Amino acid sequence: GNKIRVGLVYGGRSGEHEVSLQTALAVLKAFDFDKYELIPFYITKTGQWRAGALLAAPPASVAELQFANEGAAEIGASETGEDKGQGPGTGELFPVLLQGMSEQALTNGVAADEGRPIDVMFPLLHGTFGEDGTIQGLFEMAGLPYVGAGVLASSVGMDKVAMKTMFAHAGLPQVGFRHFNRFGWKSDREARLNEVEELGYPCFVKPANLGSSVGVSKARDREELASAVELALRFDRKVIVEEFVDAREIEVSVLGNDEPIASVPGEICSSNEFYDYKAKYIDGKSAMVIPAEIPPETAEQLRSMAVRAFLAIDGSGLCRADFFLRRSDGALFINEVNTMPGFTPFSMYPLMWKESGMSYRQLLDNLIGLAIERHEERQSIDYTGGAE
Ligand code: G1L
Repeated sequence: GNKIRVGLVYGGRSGEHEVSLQTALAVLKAFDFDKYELIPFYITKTGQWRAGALLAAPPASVAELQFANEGAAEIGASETGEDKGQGPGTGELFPVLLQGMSEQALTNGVAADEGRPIDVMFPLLHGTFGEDGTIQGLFEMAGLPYVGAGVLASSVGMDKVAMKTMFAHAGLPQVGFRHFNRFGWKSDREARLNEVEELGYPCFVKPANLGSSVGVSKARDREELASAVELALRFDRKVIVEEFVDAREIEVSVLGNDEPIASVPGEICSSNEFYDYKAKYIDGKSAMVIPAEIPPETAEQLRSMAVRAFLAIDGSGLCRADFFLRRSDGALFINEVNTMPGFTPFSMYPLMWKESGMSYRQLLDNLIGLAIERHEERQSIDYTGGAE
């Protein structure tokens, strides 16, 4: 038929494996199957890719999405079927992505119709190699359109230091911060501690490269600071320390490519000092207040800053921009942007769009449209350097 063929990629080796599975199911349930047909790609916890059969209707459960008991095509599986956990067998991954299915899938009877190219990839996972932008790079190499941020914005979105550098260049206000790597710490701990202490106490210590709050801690004195740094260095070779501000946490959803639009702001009200990884997704210890109860001028300022932050990281498709609103004087600071925000229908990003008048289904339509638009625009670029 003339349906748009979407390759949905989910699972992965990161700590967000389960979140990704739940999100994939929610996305599949929301898709308009009169308009789209789906090819599911499940990445196991050990990095093995499994291509499922073409879907013309949403699956009933997460288990179905893992192809647990079926002969799903293990892309690039070795002769012995042994999984060495070395990541996808890229030799076969490329043909599968380019043709919509593998010969193996055909012989296994997994695929439902003739192979034809996937129109757009929809990645629902963090980079599976620890750094982000990797899966986006794979799609670039395969020449496939994909939903969301590109290679640069994805990796910048995962590195707090790179992100803050770009925000600073764009003139966006931020809280004070210091950063160093493992080498800088090992070679002169006292110097690093002195630099960081200029921020005052308490302060927050974080690994530079993690999306969640794993390895994040609050330090109240020099001793706590040193152990917080040691902890953060277990999760990354780069550490960032941020000044503490007593602030409300406000977020804004951004959608678009060259002319991005911003949603109404929402507020995260947490009972804890900061909500940990579990609370963020499962415990529901934090409440979402949408729209945030803030003056209209503040809302307008936040929306404009959110768009500037998106453009500052060279965003495309979407991002969620997170801000601090200082309680003492109402000053605004950008905290971070997330190019892979929580994405179930009950997550902040889609909910802020819903409150702005855009349904989850419309949001999926728009993201896919933006992916195709971006790809078409990039195809008109001369990469030969004028040689042809
Ligand atoms: F493809 C999008 F739309 F850009 C996209 C990609 C990834 C939206 C949201 C996410 N989110 C995630 O991958 C997750 C880390 C929250 C797991 Cl579902």
